[in-house]
Amino acid sequence: MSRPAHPDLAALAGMRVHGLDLSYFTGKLQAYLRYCELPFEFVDMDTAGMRRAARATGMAQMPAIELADGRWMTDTTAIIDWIEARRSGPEVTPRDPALRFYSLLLEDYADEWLWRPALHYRWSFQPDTALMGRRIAAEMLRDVPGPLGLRTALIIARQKRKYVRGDGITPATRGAVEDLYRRTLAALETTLATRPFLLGARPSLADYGFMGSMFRHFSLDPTPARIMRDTAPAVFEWVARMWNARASALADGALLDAVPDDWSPFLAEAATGYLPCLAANAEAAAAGQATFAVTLQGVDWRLPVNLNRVHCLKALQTAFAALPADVAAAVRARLETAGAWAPLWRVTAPDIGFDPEGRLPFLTPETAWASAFAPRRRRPVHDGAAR
Ligand SMILES: N[C@@H](CCC(=O)N[C@@H](CS)C(=O)NCC(=O)O)C(=O)O
Repeated sequence: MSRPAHPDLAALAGMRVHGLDLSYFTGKLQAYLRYCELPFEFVDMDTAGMRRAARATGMAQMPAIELADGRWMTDTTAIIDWIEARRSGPEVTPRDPALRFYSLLLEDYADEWLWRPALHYRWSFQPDTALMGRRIAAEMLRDVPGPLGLRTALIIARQKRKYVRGDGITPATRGAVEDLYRRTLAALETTLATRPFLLGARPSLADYGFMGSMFRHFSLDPTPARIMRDTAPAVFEWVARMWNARASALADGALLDAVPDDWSPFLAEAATGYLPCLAANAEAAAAGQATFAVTLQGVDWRLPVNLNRVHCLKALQTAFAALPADVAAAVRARLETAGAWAPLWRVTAPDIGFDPEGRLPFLTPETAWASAFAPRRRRPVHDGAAR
């Protein structure tokens, strides 16, 4: 039985979603809102739109939701969490506390850890770079003066600098980035051979985590899309199924009642890649470093410190700490078996002063960062254009 929707949800009537039709996190949010059958007006961001959203939320990132009452929402994980706590079923966030924790872990893992391969395929391969550079120049940079060719060249240079070279991708590491994409496709293909969505007969949080990279990047950018069509047709089909999923049509679709064995490859990737990276990133952030060195799965990386990912580690640690004792013991045992327990707790996430009052998703420039923190930390977590 689903509970009645919460009156707070009325604030979403007439909402405007600011983003781009090619953006990773915008696609994730659009798919979720479509599933919930919550109507919205889509507004294509230009650079002025990005500045406006940043002035409203304190975060220069997309998507951002503008409400009719003047408030803004930011961060897809926090937005989904807020809506899930208030809408009536069929819920995306599992009610079972252990499954909820694993779903948050998978959402966060997929959001963050597939980001590098998604950006690599878009900005390292000539056909993808030419196509998407031209699109961003014509769409997001439409309010920037100057010839389209120049805007295209500028955005391509910026994205390569920031998301290829600046995110540790070198001739020595690119093989690992591409292998991660292929392994992820293979693991998803296995899961989707037995059920339509990752946790059963309707979408759950983990599906939305994977939707960011799989939809707007991997299934649509020429180079990864070809790999997906050739090696993982069930994933290609799942992307469209996710886009077409509607809660009202899937009300009888059950979720599994335990973490399926076929999630083990994702837990293993988190154990050996994502979580050790979060720990090293948190340690470097606490030390005030701009970059850090880390060896993951036998590959040496030099990566930029990412404050958003300190918040990700904190959110995972907080979610685990909130589990009832018996559930926590069982979750811990499974994480230990997967090798994910030690890296999850190797470093206690340091306080970086982000969202000190716990206001997400309703951040403002005044509330996004604690005033006591150094000015260098009071900048937005992200600082630029579309991905
Ligand atoms: N955790 C945020 C991440 C949002 C994000 O990183 N969005 C990208 C676009 S997909 C962005 O705005 N990047 C800014 C840049 O490239 O500088 C969320 O879930 O909304």
